[in-house]
Amino acid sequence: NTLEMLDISWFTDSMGAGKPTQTTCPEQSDPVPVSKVAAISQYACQRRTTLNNKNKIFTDALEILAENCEFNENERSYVVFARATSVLKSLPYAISSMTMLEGLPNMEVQPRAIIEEILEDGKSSTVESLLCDERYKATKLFTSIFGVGLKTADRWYRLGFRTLEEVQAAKDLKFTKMQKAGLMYCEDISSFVNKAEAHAVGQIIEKFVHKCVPNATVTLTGGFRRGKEIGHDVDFLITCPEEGKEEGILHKAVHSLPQGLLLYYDIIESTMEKNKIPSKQYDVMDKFQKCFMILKLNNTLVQNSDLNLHSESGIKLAYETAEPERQIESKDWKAIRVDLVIVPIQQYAYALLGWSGSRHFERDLRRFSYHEKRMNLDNHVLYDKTKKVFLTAKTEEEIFAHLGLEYIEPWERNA
Ligand code: DCT
Ligand code: MG
Repeated sequence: NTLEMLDISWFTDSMGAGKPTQTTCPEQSDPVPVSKVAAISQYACQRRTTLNNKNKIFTDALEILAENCEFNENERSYVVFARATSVLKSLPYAISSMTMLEGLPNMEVQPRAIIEEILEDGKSSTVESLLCDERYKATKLFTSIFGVGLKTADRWYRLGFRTLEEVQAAKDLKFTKMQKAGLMYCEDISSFVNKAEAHAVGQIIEKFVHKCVPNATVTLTGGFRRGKEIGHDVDFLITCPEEGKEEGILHKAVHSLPQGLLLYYDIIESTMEKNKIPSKQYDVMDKFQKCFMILKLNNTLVQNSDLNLHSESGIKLAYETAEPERQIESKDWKAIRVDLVIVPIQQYAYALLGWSGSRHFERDLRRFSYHEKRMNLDNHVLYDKTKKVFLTAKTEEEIFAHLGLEYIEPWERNA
C-alpha cells in the first residue's frame, strides 16, 4: 500500500525533525513543501521495504560501491552508500529526475553523483571501471568462498592470486578446514539456494531435531523469511518451549544425521556464560550456540518435499525459482550452506528479529533504539538505559511496541 509506505505519522528524525524542508512529489518535477508530501524516515526500521524494488538500476550500482567500501574497510563511505541504497529500495515509485531526490533522507553527495550519472547515461562510469578493477574482482571472488574473510582475500591478492584455480593450485598456501570445504563445494554454493531447496533442507533438519526433542521448533529465517527467492545460505533458529530443553539438542541432532548428508560442519559453543572463553571469534553477532554446515541435498528430495509443502504449485515453483543461467548438472545432489542457531525460549523473539535481517534493517533498528529511545538492542535482549531495565518479549510485535515502532512484517524488511 503506497500511502501506508509514505505515512508521515511515525516519522521521528532527530537530525531534522520538524524542519520545513522541501520535497518533491513523485509525479511532479517542481519541489513542493514537505507538508504536501509525506516524509520518509532516515531509519530503515520506519520504512516498509518489499522486494518490489522500483529503483534497481540505481541500487545495483550503489550496492557495488558500498561493497567496495567494505572491502577497503571504509566504514563511513559504506554507510553513506548503504543508507542511500536502502531509501531508494523503499520508494513506491522510480526516480526519473534529480529533483525527485529532494527531501529524501540519506541522499548525500557521493550517491547523488552516481544517480545523476545513471539518469544521464543509463550507467555509471565509476561503477563500470570498478567492475573491471583487479582488486575489487579478486576480493569479490575470494570472499564469496565459505570461510574466506577480508584478511585472507587481501593476503591472496597481495600474493598475486586472481582466480580460484590459481589459489587451489598454490603449493604453499595453507587453508583452514572451513576454507577447504568452501573451495571444494564453491561451484554449488555460489550458484545460490532456491526456495524449494531451502524448504527441503528445513524438512531434513526438522526430522532430525524432532528425533532428539519432539516439541522443538525449527524456524526458517534470514532472507527466505523475508520472501527472497534465492539466498547464499539457509538460516534456521531452533528452540524448545521448555526452558533449558534446547541444551544438547545441536550435538545430538548433528550426530544423528546420516554420514553422507553432512559434507562439513563446525559447532560453535554458546558464549553466554561469562566463564566460558570464546573459542572461535569469527562470529560476533550473538552468543548463541550455532552450527555452520554444508549439507548434501539430493535433488529428488527437493521435488518431493516441495510437493509436500505446496501441493499443486510445487513443481512449478521448483523450476521458476531456479537460477536462469544455472547449468543442468549431471550429479544428483547439491551442496547447500546451512546455519543452525540454538536459542533459549526467553531470547527467541530477539533472536528471530536479529536473524531475519536484512543486515541494513538490523543496523538501523539498533541505531534507532540507541539514538531515539536510549535503548540497547541486540539478538538477546533490549535494555532501557533510562529506566535501567531489560525489556522482555515473547514476540517480534512486542519488541517493536517496546521501541514505539509500527510493526514491520518480515517481507517489508528488505531494506
Ligand atoms: N545479520 C546481521 N548482521 C550481519 C550478518 C547477518 O544482522 N553482519 C543478520 C541479518 C540476516 C541474518 O543475520 C542472516 O545472515 P545472512 O544469511 O548473511 O543474510 P540473508 O539476509 O539471509 O542473506 P542471504 O539470502 O544471501 O543468505
Ligand atoms: Mg541467509
